[in-house]
Amino acid sequence: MIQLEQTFMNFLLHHQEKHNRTYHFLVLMDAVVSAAKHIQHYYLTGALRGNLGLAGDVNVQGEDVMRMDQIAQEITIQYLKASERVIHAVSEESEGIIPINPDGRYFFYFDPLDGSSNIPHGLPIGFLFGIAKRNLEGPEDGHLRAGKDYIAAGMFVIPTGMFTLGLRGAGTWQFHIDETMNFVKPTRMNLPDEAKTWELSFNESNRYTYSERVQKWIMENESKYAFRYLGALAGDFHRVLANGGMFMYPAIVNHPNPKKNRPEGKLRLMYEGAVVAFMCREAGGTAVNEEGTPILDIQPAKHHQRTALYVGSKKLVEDIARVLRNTG
Ligand code: AFP
Repeated sequence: MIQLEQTFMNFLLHHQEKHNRTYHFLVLMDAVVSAAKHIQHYYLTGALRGNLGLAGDVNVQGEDVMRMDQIAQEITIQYLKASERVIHAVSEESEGIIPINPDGRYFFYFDPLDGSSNIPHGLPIGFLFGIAKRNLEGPEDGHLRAGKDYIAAGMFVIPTGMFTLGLRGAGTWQFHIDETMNFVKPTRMNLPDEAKTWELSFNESNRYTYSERVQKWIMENESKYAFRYLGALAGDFHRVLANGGMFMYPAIVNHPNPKKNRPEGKLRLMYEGAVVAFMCREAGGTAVNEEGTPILDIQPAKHHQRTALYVGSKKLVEDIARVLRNTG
C-alpha cells in the first residue's frame, strides 16, 4: 500500500478546529508556506540563474544585501499581501514598518533570508518568522510585541526542506518537504533531557571577546558536549532542538578593537531571538539574554532591536543564566 503522510495544512486545519479557532491563521500560514517554497526554488536554482551574488545595496543593519535577500523579501511581501491577513510586517530587510492591509488581523515579524554568509556556497540558510495578533477590540496597539505575546513562531531551513512551527500552548512541530513540495509528517519536538546528546553552538572565533564570566563558563563546560556551528541560526537551532544543548550568541564586550564591541548583542530580538525562544519554550526549553532575563519577556523598544541570546535545554540555559545574573 502507498504510504501517504499527513500534510502540514491538514495538521493545521485539525489544530484550528480542535481549538475552536478561525480560518484566518490558516490563510496566513498558507501564504507563509508558499513563500518559503518559492524561496527554496530560487535558492536551489540560484547558482545557475546568477542569484547567489551581491545585489549592490546595503540593508538597514549596514550589511551588504545579497540578490537572494531581495528575492526572498519580495516573494514574502507579495504572498502576505495576497493573504490579506496581515496589517503590518517588520522585516530585517526594511528600515520601517511595511504596511500590508489596514484590515489585517496579525503582525508579522520576519527575516526572509538569515545566514547570508552561507548563500555563495549554497549551504543552509533560514527563513524565520513570528506572528502576533492585533488588538481587534479596544484601543489600537503598537507593533512592538514581546515574544510571550506571539501566537506562533517558526522557521524554514532552506534548501534542506525542514519546517518547524511553535504554536502557543500547543507544542513545537517539525515537518519534512516531500517530492510534491508539501510539508508532511508532523513530529512533535521535545528537547532531550539526557545530556549525552547535547551540543554547544557558538562562533568560537569570538570567544575571547565575551565577558570574563562567559569565557570561564565555556572553559568549564565545553569539554562535556559536542561542538557544532553553521553560522545560520535556523540550522544551528534546528540541531539544538533535536539533540538538546545550547546555541549562544553572547554580547561582545572585549574586542581588541573597542569599536567592534556589541554589548547589546548581534542577533535581532523580534525576528531571530524571540522566534527561536518561542519554539524552544514550546519544546520544553528556555532562552535568556546577557542579563539572564528571559528573551520572551523582553519588551522591544524598536523593531530592529538586538539581543544577546542563550537558547536551548532548560538545565543548561538556567546554569549559564545564574552566571549571567551573577547569582551562580
Ligand atoms: P548573516 O545573515 O548576516 O550571515 O547573519 C546570520 C546571523 O544573524 C545568524 O543566523 C547566525 O547565527 C549569526 O548571525 C552568525 O553570526 P557570525 O557570522 O558572527 O557567527
